[in-house]
Amino acid sequence: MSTSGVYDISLAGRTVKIWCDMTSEGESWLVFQRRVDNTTDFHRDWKSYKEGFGDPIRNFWLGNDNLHAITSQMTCTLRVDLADFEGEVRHAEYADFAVANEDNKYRLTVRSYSGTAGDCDSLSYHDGMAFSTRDRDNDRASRGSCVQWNKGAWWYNGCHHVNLNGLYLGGANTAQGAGINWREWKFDPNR
Ligand SMILES: [Ca+2]
Repeated sequence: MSTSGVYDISLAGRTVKIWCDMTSEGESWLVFQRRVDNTTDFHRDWKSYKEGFGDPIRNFWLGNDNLHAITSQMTCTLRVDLADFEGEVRHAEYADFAVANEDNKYRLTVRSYSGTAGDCDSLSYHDGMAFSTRDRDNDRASRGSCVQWNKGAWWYNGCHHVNLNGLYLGGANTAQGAGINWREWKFDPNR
């Protein structure tokens, strides 16, 4: 692989299509999530997130089984590229990234932050959390469901500092955490 594009990759005996980003420094990034507009519903069930959905060049989730297969085979760095509707961009990297298997509820490991997405990282609040979907509440909010409040599917704690599978709302809003959030960069002061 030398140029960026959609590649067929074999994972756990199945072929999946995935966008691979090749940098000028010779790094390759597999893009497992992407949001470009509001035409794809991300408030989905366990099976949908397990298997993945969408189009690798549009709105996309690779699938939690695939994420586990990749991150259990090699040491992976997570990179998050964020953009707002005023043309500002930020990024965050986590040098230590892994997703557990389904028996372990796809538990997340994210450690060793660097980047420009705020003075502090936001995702480490989700380190060690299990994945929750609209039909599986694995969060740490004992009195309710983070998924129901925040309209996504994520490694919710009690509930979130990051909600990248939340509603695609198109900019400033009053959705109270149900949108695509990154707390240390974009935070609703009314919350
Ligand atoms: Ca709960």
